[in-house]
Parts: sequence; structure tokens; C-alpha cells
Amino acid sequence: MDALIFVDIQSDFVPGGALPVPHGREVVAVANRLVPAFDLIVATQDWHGPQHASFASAHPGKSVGECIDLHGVPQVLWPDHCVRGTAGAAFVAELDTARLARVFRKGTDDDVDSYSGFFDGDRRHSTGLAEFLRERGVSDVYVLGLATDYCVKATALDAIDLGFTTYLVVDGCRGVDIMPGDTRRAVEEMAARGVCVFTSTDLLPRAAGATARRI
Ligand code: VGL
Ligand code: ZN
Repeated sequence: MDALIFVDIQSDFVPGGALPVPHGREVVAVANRLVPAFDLIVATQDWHGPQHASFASAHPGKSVGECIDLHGVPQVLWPDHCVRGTAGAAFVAELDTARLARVFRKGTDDDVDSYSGFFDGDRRHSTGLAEFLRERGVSDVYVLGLATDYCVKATALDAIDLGFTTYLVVDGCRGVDIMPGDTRRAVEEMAARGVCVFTSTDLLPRAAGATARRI
């Protein structure tokens, strides 16, 4: 059983939003095109309180892009983004959400950041995504969304660690690239850890009953 996972395709992560991922809006068409090819589709949402510890605004004297030590863990400071219940935290309006079986929220703990869709806060708190997928007999997950070098990477690597056969739909992802090359390195790291890197055009024949081809 396959599942498609939309990672953080939220208004704040596309141009015009609070933490715009360059070309982020381009993932929406890819996501929407894949919907008919899957029987099970889920999504994650970054869902922060207004004073979240990943926000530069929560640390007087610090600015966006700086890295601080947060309870012993390096933390990049971001602009305020995806504050729960705000327009920026909503899915991009053009995203086809009609067939989402469930939405999993993360980053809800003010004191700790959480990039992976599988865990909220530290790794002891599940979002419920892994259990949800297992209950439905899912063995293979197809991951796409924003941002390649943060939440997509963390979600795909956790999927591998949790034992799912994991595919990255690479043309359905865009990265932040704080350091040039971060996105490319993230894809390389995922591939090295066992993630199969695909493009949506390799997957689309599934809708017609063909088998996906590894690139
Ligand atoms: C993300 C930075 C901060 C992401 C979330 O969804 O990749 N990036 N919060
Ligand atoms: Zn965030």
C-alpha cells in the first residue's frame, strides 16, 4: 500500500508568505497532478504558537538566519511563520486538499522546533503519522513539498528510519538554500540514506496502471 505525503504546502512557505521558499508555489501543480494516482494522501502542517522558539522575534537581539543553541541543539532562527490559525499557516489555496485523509501538525511545542512530519518536538512525541500509515497497511511513502532542505528532508529520513520504503518526488519539492547548495546536498543525503529519488513524470503512468521506474 502506497501513501502520498504533502509536506508543509502552506501559504507562508510560498512567495508572498512570511518564510518564502524560492519557487515554492511550483510544487502545487506537481502535488495536484499526483492526487489521482494515490488511494491514500496525507499532509503535514507547520503549526507554531505566536512565540515559538524558532522565531528570531522570540530572542531579543537575535536576527533571522542566525543559529543559536536551543537547549543544547543548534537552531536556525526564522521569521515568524505558520502561526496556528493564521492565513499563512493555511494550505496554499490552489492545493487540492479534497482527498486528504488526515492532516498532521507539528512544531506545536513552543520550546522546540520540529521539522519532521512524524515527530512533534523531540523525537519522543509522535504526530501520529507513522501509526496512521501502519494501521492502513502502508509500506511505501511518496514525499513532496516544502522545504527540501528542512521539513521534506527530515520527514523522508524519518520515514526510512521507521522502515517505510521512501520515495522523494524531487520536482515536487523546493528548498530554502540559506547556504547555496543546501537543497542539492539534502537530496544527495536522502539518496545516500536509501530514499529513492523520482520525478513526478516517472510516477504519473501509475494512474494508467504502469509501474514506476527508478531514475
Ligand atoms: C520549515 C523552516 C522552519 C519547513 C518549517 O517546512 O521546511 N522550514 N519551519
Ligand atoms: Zn517552522
